Amino acid sequence: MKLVVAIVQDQDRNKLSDAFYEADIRATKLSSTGGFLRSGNTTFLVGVEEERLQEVLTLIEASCQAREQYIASPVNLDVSLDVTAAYPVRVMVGGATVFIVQIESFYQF
Ligand code: 2BA
Repeated sequence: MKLVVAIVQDQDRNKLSDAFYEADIRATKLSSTGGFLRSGNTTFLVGVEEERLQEVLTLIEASCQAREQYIASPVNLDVSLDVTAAYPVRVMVGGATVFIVQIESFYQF
């Protein structure tokens, strides 16, 4: 059995949730925050038998898309006059960041 940890953008959260539900794949959604953009994203935990792993990955790939985001990066224009301004820096986010972990034991009490 594997644990799939998938970090997705909030915009894709419902689409992926619905896809898991329709495929009868059990998942847990956690609200998370990206360390770089410091904005909200969603982390899915999916415990899955090995034979359904590829199906899970296919659903994630089909449900999540990459998007451009801009962050304001402060820049000092003139050190002596202490003038600062913010200019936008473009980053590509996602589709999904996925980790796959071997599960040693699985219990439901
Ligand atoms: P954030 O940390 O908010 O990162 C958002 C996007 O900013 C990243 O998209 C990447 O394009 C860019 N970025 C992140 N760190 C950077 C850096 N040091 N320098 C330049 N650009 C940087 P993604 O790579 O698609 O990541 C989306 C989200 O997935 C991340 O949000 C974070 O929450 C998670 N993530 C990505 N890689 C991870 C990792 N190795 N471990 C844990 N979480 C990760």
